[in-house]
Amino acid sequence: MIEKIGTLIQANQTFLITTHIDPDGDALGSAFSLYWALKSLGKSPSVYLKDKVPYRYEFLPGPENVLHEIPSDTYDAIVVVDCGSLFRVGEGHEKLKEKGALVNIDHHNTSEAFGAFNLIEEGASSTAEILYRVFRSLKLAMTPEMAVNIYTAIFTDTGSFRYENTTSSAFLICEEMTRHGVKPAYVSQMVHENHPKERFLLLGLVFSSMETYYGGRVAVVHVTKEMFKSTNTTSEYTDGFVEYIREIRGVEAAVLLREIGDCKFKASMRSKGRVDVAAVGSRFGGGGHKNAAGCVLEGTLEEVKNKIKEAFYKEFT
Ligand SMILES: [Mn+2]
Repeated sequence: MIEKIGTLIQANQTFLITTHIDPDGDALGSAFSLYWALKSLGKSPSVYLKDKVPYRYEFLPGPENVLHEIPSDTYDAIVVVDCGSLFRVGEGHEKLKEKGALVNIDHHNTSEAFGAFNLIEEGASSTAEILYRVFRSLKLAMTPEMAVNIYTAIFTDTGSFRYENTTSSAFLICEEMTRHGVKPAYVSQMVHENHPKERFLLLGLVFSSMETYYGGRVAVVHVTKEMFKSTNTTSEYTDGFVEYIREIRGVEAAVLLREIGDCKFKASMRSKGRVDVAAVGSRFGGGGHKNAAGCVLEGTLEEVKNKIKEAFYKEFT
């Protein structure tokens, strides 16, 4: 399939690249590295993102104008990266199907083959790792712009080389990227040490909401609209919170519930080791990876917490 995608890239001229809402480092690094790769081939790529680029990823080199409205034009190909389901592109995603041949490049184990072409590698550390192999098959010269996007995508999707997807090939690619100008300390500072102080005011409130179940093996925190308002923050400030919760000794599953509407919560889940949060997420129509998944739950905060608690019953008894 890698060769097929390579051929498709060579044979076409106009591309619209997109990824999931609430974009993370892999989503953006993948989209932007593909943008630069296509540019270097003399193609005409555009990037569409439903949401704005979160502050911690503003340092990533991308197109001068990222589109935030689905353009009216049609394209030779629509490339969706790091997106397990097409709906995760956000509102209006149905329109994309009519705009060009849909190409899906992804590594989620719950990935749906929604494209006309599907390059899905569940074993890949990140979508950027798959793209790196596409670029290799095209014999592309690695530019500094491509390198920093690929490095950051792998760095963030492996939780700074801490998670189980931290494979030897993840390291090998990142090592190669340092030889193309990437400074690991700089990327780490941009991603981890560049937060507005409001984030920590919010973090205090969120941590104070912690409840644990099953003898401390599941920890749940929540963030409400009121908390965002009182600290003058938005959902992008919660990026990484759920990972902190997993750092607690004995915690095997960490859950962050974010109020997204009336009696509606987005659950972000992380686990250590054998606990499969993608299985829990898929019970509620969500998905992801074994150790990182999400879903949307309806009900009051108490009802949603009970649903989560029950959903983990099988994992902890
Ligand atoms: Mn990813």
